[in-house]
Amino acid sequence: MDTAFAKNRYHDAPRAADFTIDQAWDTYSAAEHDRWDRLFRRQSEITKGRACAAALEAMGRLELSPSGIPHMGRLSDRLEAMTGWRLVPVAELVPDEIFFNHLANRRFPAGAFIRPEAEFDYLQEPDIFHDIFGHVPLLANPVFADFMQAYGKGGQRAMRLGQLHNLARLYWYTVEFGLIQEADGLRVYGAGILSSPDETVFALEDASPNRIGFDLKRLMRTKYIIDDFQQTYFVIDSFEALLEACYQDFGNVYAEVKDAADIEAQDVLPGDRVITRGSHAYFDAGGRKG
Ligand code: HBI
Ligand code: FE
Repeated sequence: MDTAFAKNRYHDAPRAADFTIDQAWDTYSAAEHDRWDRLFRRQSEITKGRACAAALEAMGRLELSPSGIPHMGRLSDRLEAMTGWRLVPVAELVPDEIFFNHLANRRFPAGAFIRPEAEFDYLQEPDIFHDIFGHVPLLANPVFADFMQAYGKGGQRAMRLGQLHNLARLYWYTVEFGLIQEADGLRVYGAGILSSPDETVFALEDASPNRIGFDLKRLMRTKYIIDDFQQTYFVIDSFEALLEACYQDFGNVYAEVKDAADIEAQDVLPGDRVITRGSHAYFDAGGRKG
């Protein structure tokens, strides 16, 4: 798979047929461990009262902490005892079919590299901080853990059916950028938000984006942008409700969305359950480039 990403230090590491590599934990430098600690402390502060209860609660159980880059094998032993999931180290984005095969077998491919200092605040590719701080806490939740495995199995099928673009939107707007309605208010569960200080605040508190109730077919028609904050966040009521909505034959869902027009990322439609209608001020001002 061709990516425009910079080469990281695992680029030439020998990889297995399933694209896994040796994390080579001993080879992280003191500066890299320190970078993890600083990222971790900052993000722990910002996600207080903003991350969903399941994520906050799992952090402690998983013993995630600002004491150096985690050893994936040892972290996996703790995670596996909770939900049967393990992390496997990879060098970069792996091809879709490899990615889905791992998920379908309760293995989460986690980037072994940590972002360079120059990209401390933002990078597009998934590094170890995004993959562990963002994804692992939710994988410790039994319902979400089942959802992720189902996604992996669904991905394999979507590829055969030529509907991967629709399914990838589901992953994007839930696993990466999902919000959840909790008793005390909206909270974050998407890993792309949880691992980003600016987007954690933006997604919950900014007037710019739309926040719309989760609707599977509507979401599968919605385009997204990968290099800036989202223009629309979809809100689930619970992980049970998310899993429930996805326990159906996606063949039928694809048949329905196949001929329907794509929806622009910023659009609000008449049938939407609107929680916040966005002002779009951030995007009108040019977004990240503005
Ligand atoms: N590989 N390592 C890694 N991490 C991802 O999140 C990832 C991937 N390969 C493909 C992929 N994600 C997505 O394109 C699929 O969800 C569609
Ligand atoms: Fe991710």
